[in-house]
Amino acid sequence: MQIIKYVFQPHGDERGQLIALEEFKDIPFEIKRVYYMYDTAKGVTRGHHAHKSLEQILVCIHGSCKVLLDNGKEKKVIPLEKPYEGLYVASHMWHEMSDFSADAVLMVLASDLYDESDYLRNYDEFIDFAVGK
Ligand code: T46
Repeated sequence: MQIIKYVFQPHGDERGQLIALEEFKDIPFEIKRVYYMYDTAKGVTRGHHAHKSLEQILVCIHGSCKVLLDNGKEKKVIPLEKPYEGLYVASHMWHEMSDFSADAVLMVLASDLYDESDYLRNYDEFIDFAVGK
């Protein structure tokens, strides 16, 4: 399985760091939505789904977490712990986020608006949709 992790260019100076993310430049799709999660309770795993068409980039802008990617044939766990790294999550990719540090803020840049009908929340349905077709 190919893992695509972007390393964003920080614009640092004596004041600190700044990261700018532009669609089609730093991010390979039009950014239609940004959301983020924080105050994640200890031991919680989120996600447990794939998307039919949504593409996303996950950036742990504070703290750390882990992301399991599963394409139906292979699984990989990727740590996210740098605010300048973005993990690409393609459509048809089952994903689970875990091991959130207490201070973790996980920001997600998404290629489309929220649409519950784009979710594959059942693993067997995901396999049929993404692998079986
Ligand atoms: C994903 C992973 C990485 C909205 O109303 N609008 C939104 O844009 C989102 C993302 C969620 N919601 C509502 C729907 C639920 O009532 O927020 C609640 C929590 O969403 P969910 O249980 O889907 O959260 P996660 O962490 O399991 O998954 C989220 C995204 O939903 C999903 O697309 O890929 O983060």
